Amino acid sequence: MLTIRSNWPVNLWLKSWDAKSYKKLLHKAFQNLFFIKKNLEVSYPFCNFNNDLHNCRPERGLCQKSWPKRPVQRKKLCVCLTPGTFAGLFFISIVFNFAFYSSVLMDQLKVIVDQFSVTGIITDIAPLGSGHIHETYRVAIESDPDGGYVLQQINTHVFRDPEAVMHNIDLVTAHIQKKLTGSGISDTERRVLTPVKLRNGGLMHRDQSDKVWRCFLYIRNHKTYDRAINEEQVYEGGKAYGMFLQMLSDLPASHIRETIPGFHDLDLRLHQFDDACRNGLRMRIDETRREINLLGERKDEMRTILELGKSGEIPLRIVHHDTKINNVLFDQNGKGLCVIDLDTVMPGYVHDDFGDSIRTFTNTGEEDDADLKRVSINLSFFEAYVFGFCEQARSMLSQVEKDYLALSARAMTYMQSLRFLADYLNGDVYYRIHHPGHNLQRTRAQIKLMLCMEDNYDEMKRIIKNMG
Ligand code: GN1
Ligand code: MG
Repeated sequence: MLTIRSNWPVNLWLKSWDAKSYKKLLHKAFQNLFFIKKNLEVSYPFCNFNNDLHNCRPERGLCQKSWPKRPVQRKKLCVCLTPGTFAGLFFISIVFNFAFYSSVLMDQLKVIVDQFSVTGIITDIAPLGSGHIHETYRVAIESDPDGGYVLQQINTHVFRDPEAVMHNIDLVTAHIQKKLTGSGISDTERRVLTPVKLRNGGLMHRDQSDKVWRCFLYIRNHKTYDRAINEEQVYEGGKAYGMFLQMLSDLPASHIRETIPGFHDLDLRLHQFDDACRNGLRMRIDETRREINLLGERKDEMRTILELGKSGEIPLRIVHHDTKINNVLFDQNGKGLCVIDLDTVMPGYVHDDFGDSIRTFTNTGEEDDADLKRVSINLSFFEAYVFGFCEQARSMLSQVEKDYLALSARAMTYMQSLRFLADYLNGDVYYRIHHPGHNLQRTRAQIKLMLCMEDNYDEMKRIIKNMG
C-alpha cells in the first residue's frame, strides 16, 4: 500500500536544487509512480550519484534485460532512462501525485467540515481567495451550487489568540446583523458574514494536529477584485467601508479584544523594521539599501497620525484594519454587498481604514506588481472613494480626522512597505509568498505607490477639502 506523504515531488523540487535533493526528488517520483518502495534502484540522467551503478549506460527507454553487462553486487532492478523518457515519466508522476494529494486533502477537509453544522452533500472543497495569511476553501454543496460554505484554517502564528478573534467576530457580526435588520434590509445573510457553529456549540474547531478551523456561510453570487475597474465600483467600496465604521460606532470598544497587539502602531512597526535591518539576512539587507534609506528618511512625517492619537486629538474607534479592495464583496451589478475578513476589527483610528483602502482601491497596478511603470495613483478613483466613504461616515468624523485623511493614505502605504520589507529581510516568515523575492517585489510596488502619492499630495488634499 502506498503511504501518504506530504513532501510530494514539486515541494521537494522547490525547496532546494542540489544534487542530493535531485536524487531524492527522482526517487520519490519513481516510487510514487510504480507504487514501489523497495527493490528499485534507479540510475538518473545527467548525474552519477550511485556508486554501485557507476557503470550504467543510457539506453533508449526502460531497459532491464540488456544492462548491466557486469552484474552489480546487489540484486536489484536497474532502470536506465534517456532524458526524454525521464521527462515523460516525471510529468506523469507529478500529475499522479497532484491528483492523489488533492484527494487525500479533500477527505481530510471533509472530516473537518463535518464538525460544523453544515447541511447537504459536499461535492467539492477548493482553495478560495488571495489572502496572505489564512488557508481558505470554498465548500460546495450538491443541492445549492451557488451557496455552500467557507472553511478557513486560522493562521495561529499570526493570530495567537484565535478565541479572541472569534469572540470579536461573533460580536461584530451580530451587531451589524441587528443594525441591518433594524433598517429593513431583508437579505442580511449576504450583507454580513454569518459564522457557522460547531455541532456541539462553539465557533472554532481544533483538530488533532492543533490546527484551528472556522466556517462561514458562503455569500452567494458575489464578486471580488484585487484591482479596481471603474469609479462606480470604487465609490461602492468607499460606501461599504464608511457604512461599516458607521454601524460599529456605537459598539463599546471595551467589548472588543485586541487580536494582534499594536497591529497598526507605527512605532512598533518601525521598531520591528529596525530590528530586521540589524538582524535580518545580510545579503538581503545589502540588496535593499536604497529602499531602507528611502523609508528611513520619511519616518518623522509618517508618525504624525500616531502623535495625534497619543495627544487625544483624534479618537480611538472600532475599525476594520484591513480595508483592501478584496475584502469587500460586490454583487453582480457591481454594488457593494459585504465587508469580510473581520479578524483585525479592533480599536484604532479612522485613518487606518481610509488610508489602507486608498492603498489598494486607487492603485493602477497590483499590490505586488513586478512592472513598476504600471503602479501609480488614479486620482479619479481617489475622488470616487472619498465620495462614497464620506457619504456614509462624514457625520461621525471630526475636522481634525478629515484634515489628515490624505496623509493617512501615504502613511498606510508607508507602513505596508515597512512590513513587506521587514518580512523580506527576516527571510519571509510572515506573509505567504508565491515565489522567491515576492516580498521584495511587493515592497518595491508599495514604495512606488507611496512616491506617486507624494507627487499628488496637494491634489489629494484638495479633493478631500472639497468633499466637506
Ligand atoms: C494581510 O489577510 P490579508 O491577506 O487580507 C495583512 C494585512 C496587510 C495585507 C497586505 C493579519 O491581509 O495587514 O495589509 O496582508 N493581515 C495581517 O496585503 O497581517
Ligand atoms: Mg486580513
